[in-house]
Amino acid sequence: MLTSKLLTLVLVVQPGRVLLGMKKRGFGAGKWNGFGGKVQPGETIEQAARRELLEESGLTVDTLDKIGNIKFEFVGETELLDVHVFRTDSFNGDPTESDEMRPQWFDLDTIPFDQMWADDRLWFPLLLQRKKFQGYFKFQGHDVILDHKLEEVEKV
Ligand code: 6U4
Repeated sequence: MLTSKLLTLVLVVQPGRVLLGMKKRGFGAGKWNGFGGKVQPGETIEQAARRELLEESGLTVDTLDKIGNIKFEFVGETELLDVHVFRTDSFNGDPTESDEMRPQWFDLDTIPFDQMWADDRLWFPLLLQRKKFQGYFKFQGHDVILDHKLEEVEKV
């Protein structure tokens, strides 16, 4: 039986650029990624998204838009990752390095997909066009996608 673990992922987008963080430790270390982590007991998914964004980047936001939901299966693991993806276009504060992440702005034409999770290059175009999406990716290890589904949806 597959169980699933709730996670958040926040992408901060500004005209022409996106904020990513270099993950310094833990799951996905060495990759540029959005900001996020596990939903804790007693928190809503959105509260977790805001908490993780603040902990990892130093930023707070007024609004977070639900933009995607992606389920990840890793061959050999019994737990699916159920990742809730948010986009925000305005924030308060200055991006600040934390123990876990080193934030950096990237122009939209130089997003470092080669140093990101392999699924990102497939769904980032939808996120950047504000299209809502739902996806499933089956990974072998952390680099190879064996199978995937990705579709635009009306509502996440
Ligand atoms: P802690 O609790 O800090 O030890 P850690 O193992 O570092 O946890 P965590 O909580 O930072 O992991 O969560 C992993 C983050 O990576 C979440 O924001 C979701 C995101 N993530 C996981 N798989 C991903 C994938 N294939 N593509 C992607 N983001 C992914 O873009």
